[in-house]
Amino acid sequence: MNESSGIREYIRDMASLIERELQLSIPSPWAIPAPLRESMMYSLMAGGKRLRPILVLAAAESLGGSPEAAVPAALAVEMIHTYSLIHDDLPAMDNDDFRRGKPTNHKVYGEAMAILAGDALLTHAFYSVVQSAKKHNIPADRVVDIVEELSRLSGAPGMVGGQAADMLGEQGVTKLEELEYIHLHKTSDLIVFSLKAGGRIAGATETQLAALERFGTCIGLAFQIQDDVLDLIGDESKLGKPVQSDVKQQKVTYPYFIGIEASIAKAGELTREAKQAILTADFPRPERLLELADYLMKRDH
Ligand code: GRG
Repeated sequence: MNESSGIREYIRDMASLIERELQLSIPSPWAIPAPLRESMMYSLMAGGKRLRPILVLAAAESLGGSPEAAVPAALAVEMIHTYSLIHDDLPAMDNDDFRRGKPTNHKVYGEAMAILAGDALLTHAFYSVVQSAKKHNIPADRVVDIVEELSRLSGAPGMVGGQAADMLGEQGVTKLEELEYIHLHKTSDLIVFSLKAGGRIAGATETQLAALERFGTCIGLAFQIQDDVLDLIGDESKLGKPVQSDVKQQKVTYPYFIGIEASIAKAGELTREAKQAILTADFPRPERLLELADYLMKRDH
């Protein structure tokens, strides 16, 4: 990878690396039932942006670590993200027929196989971290910290808790703090895991881990606010108009509470705060993380 390449090339190259490794990471066709493997691969390779694994690699790089050693944690977080999307789309949850422009997993493989593919990806994520940490001689205490954090941030106190709060909130989220709780757990927690795992693999200090946590919390919330804004402003002509007049506005989102312009401003503030956390914690090579924070704010999908 060319040191001075632009952020778009960096993202493209890192995403291809992740995709090659994901292809190799799932047990061979003769080791597991073929339909289960197909169902897992279908969603893993369905065209995600690979944001979380790229953050793992960029965090390792920001400390001068090698991306190779960080790959297993990067694969693990993408497997957990993928399982969460498969389960989120099920009839018992969002009941979606399409994701990323393709039929959802249960539409192709049936509900039972989609549940099992999600379960298998969740479990395989932990196997992937532990097995390849051994291969790369990652010290055992770092591996234990990574596994502990992955369990917490993807589980009940993390992403699953955020999803449960979101489901319960469908009865009526009335305060911005309740919405922030949902976003912080449903979205930011896996992003925080990604950054801290990359940091831990590259030997981050406690101060640097705290900075990565702040960075992840802020860009995760900014990412979700921007998602809500992008959802709402299919066309820019809606900017400046009161959000209540938008016919698409049925969900309780950040713009619902504070309006579109204030939401855009809030996402910008969070991005600045995220970058500041990194800039004050003495990272030897912070450039990619800073560029990624800016890139996420400029995305249009
Ligand atoms: C079912 C346990 C369980 C959790 C589901 C991830 C999730 C929690 C729900 C999906 C709906 C949603 C909007 C979640 C917020 C997080 C988020 C923005 C997910 C989409 O992430 P991207 O944009 O997805 O990185 P791609 O498709 O690029 O991988």
